[in-house]
Amino acid sequence: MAQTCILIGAPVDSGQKRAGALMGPAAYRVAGIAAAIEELGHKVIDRGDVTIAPCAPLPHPNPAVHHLAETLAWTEALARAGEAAAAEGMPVFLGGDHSLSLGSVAGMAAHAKKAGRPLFVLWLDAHTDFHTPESTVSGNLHGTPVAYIAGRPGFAPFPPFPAPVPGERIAMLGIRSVDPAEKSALIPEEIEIADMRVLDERGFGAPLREFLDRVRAANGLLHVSLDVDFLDPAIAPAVGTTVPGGATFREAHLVMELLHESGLVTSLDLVELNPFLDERGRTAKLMVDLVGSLMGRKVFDRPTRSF
Ligand code: HAR
Ligand code: MN
Ligand code: MN
Ligand code: MN
Repeated sequence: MAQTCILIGAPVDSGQKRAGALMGPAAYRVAGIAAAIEELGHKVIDRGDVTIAPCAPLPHPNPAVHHLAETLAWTEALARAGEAAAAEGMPVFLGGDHSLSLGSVAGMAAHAKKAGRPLFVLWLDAHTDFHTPESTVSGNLHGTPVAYIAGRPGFAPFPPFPAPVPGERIAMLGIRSVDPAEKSALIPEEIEIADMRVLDERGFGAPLREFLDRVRAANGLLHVSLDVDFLDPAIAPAVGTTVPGGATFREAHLVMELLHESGLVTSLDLVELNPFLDERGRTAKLMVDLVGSLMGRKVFDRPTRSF
C-alpha cells in the first residue's frame, strides 16, 4: 500500500557526550533516503530539520545529568512536530541520538490517544534505555526513553508522558548491554525482551511475529525505534556506543521485511547514527537500505513466507 512518509530531521546530540550525531539527518539525505522510499511507490514529504532555541542550563538533583534543558526542549519540539505529522502520514524521524525518542514517541502517544487506538513500541537496540534521569550513571539521557514511554516516575522536569505505554505493548530486540539499575527496574515489567541469548536460539522471526500478532489483534499503532547499535559494529561502525554481537545484515533485513509484510508500522525513528564515525557513508547507506526493506523492497514481488 502506498504511504506518505513525513521526514522529520532531528539533529539531537544533547543525549550523550560524543559530538557528531547532529549530522545524522544530513547524512540520511545524502545517502538518498527520500529517493529510496519514493522508488517503492510511496510519497515523501521532507519537513526539514526541527530546531530549538538556545537554552539556559537547568540543574538536576542527579549531578551526572547533562544538557537537561536542551533535551527537554527537543522533547517538546519533536512531540509537537511528530503529532502534527502523524495526522498526515507516517512520521520518519531522522536522528540524532536516542534521546529524541522522548519526544517522537510522546508525539505518537498523543496521536494514538486522539485516534482511540493503543500504541505499541518496538525497540531495536543493543541497550534497553530504561534509566530514569535519577538512575542514570552516565548522565546520558539517550539511555532513558523507554522508561519515559513506560511511565516510570522520576522524569521531572519533563512533561508527564501523554499516555504511558504498558510493558506488554513494548518489545525489545537485540539487547546485549543493560546496566544494573535498568535490570532491577525491568524485572517487574512485562516488557518482552528478546536479548541476544534468546535470538541466537530462536532467530529474529519468531519473537517478532509473536509481537506483531499482538499489535494486529489490538488494532494497534506501531512505533519502531531503530538504534544503529542494534546492528553489529562490523557492518555499522558509525555509532558512539558500539557493542559486539549485534544483528547481522541479513537478520536486520529480515526484521524490516517482516515489519513491511505486517503492514502495521505507523512511525519510525532512525537514531544514534554518528556520521563523523562512519566509513565512506556505509552505515548511513545501510540504514537507508533497511528503510527500503521496511517500506517494501523485496527480491520477488510475493510474500517471502509463501515459499
Ligand atoms: N546504559 C548506558 C547509559 O545509560 C548506555 C546507554 C546507551 N544508549 C544508547 N542508546 N546508545 O541505546 O549510559
Ligand atoms: Mn538506544
Ligand atoms: Mn543503543
Ligand atoms: Mn551512553
